[in-house]
Amino acid sequence: MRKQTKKSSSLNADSSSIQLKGTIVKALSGYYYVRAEDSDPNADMVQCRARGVFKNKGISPLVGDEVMFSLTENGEGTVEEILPRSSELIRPPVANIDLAILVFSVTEPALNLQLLDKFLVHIEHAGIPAVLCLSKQDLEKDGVETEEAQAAAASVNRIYRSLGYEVFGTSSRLGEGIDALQERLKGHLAVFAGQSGVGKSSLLNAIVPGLELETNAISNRLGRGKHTTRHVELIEIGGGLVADTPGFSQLDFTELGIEDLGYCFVEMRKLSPDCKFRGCTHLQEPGCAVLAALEAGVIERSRHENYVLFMAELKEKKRRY
Ligand SMILES: Nc1nc2c(ncn2[C@@H]2O[C@H](COP(=O)(O)OP(=O)(O)O)[C@@H](O)[C@H]2O)c(=O)[nH]1
Ligand SMILES: [Mg+2]
Ligand SMILES: [Zn+2]
Repeated sequence: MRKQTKKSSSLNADSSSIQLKGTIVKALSGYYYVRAEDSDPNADMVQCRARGVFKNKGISPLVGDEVMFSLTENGEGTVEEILPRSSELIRPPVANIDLAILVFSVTEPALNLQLLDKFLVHIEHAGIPAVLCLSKQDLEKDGVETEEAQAAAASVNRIYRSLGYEVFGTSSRLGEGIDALQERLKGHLAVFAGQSGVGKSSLLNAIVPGLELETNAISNRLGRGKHTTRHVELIEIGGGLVADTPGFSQLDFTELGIEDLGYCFVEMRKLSPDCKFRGCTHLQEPGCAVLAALEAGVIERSRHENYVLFMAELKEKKRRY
């Protein structure tokens, strides 16, 4: 679909006044790389500058944005308009994501349920559907920490499937579970999130033949990988787009209010209408449906513990600012 400016509908329209629709697939050093709608995936991206007007309004185009752009004489382009966003992540900075793949390795680095819940809170708060991917499953059979890895994978499957999250298991090394994940990504603009070193880039390399994203070994005893992914870029994966993201390991709750936290835990969100008090924080209130469910073993203890912990973190943060 082509939308034209008023000026371009006049007879002597020049090329700069015709606006094309496209998607920003990469942002680097002040340039936005736009793929025109319906263009061949192998077609060149148009290197664009954003109109000054965005900067004045404090708006910056994001990777994932659908935009109207015009061509300039030197073969470059100008982003003229940002179309309404369906979602917006601040870290990583990507717009219009409609699926988040939370990647956690069964080991190396060890699976951390607290971090998993933190990621889920962030993603739920952004209103983006999330699926879990347990990576490096080959290490479950054949690793130094086989037993821990198996136990971690089993508890993730048990806890999170019953909450309604899909859980995929993969091994990039053995090429296992890759097809199923690829199938799930079709038709989506997805983001892979997870600590450094869990195997996000390796997964994308396994999904997209010839991609060859840089991957790296666990670099120190803390089990953290080095940050090798530097900028956000959307990658075509037969019928979908994926953002490989830098780091995305330290999440914080700057935009999250204390009253939002319960909403970001799916089981608490469902139960809270049954709490006696509106605005119940599920900490100690009488008649709390969440605490009752916890007592009855319907809600997983680790989930409520992490909720309490995040709540304390939020309060501490609020106290300090
Ligand atoms: N055993 C095993 N190692 C993997 C697998 N996937 C990735 N790795 C290793 O884990 C390290 C980090 O992988 P990388 O893809 O860079 O992780 P990222 O930081 O999340 O992008 C690298 O040394 C990879 O070779 C896997 O499926 N099995
Ligand atoms: Mg990476
Ligand atoms: Zn409650």
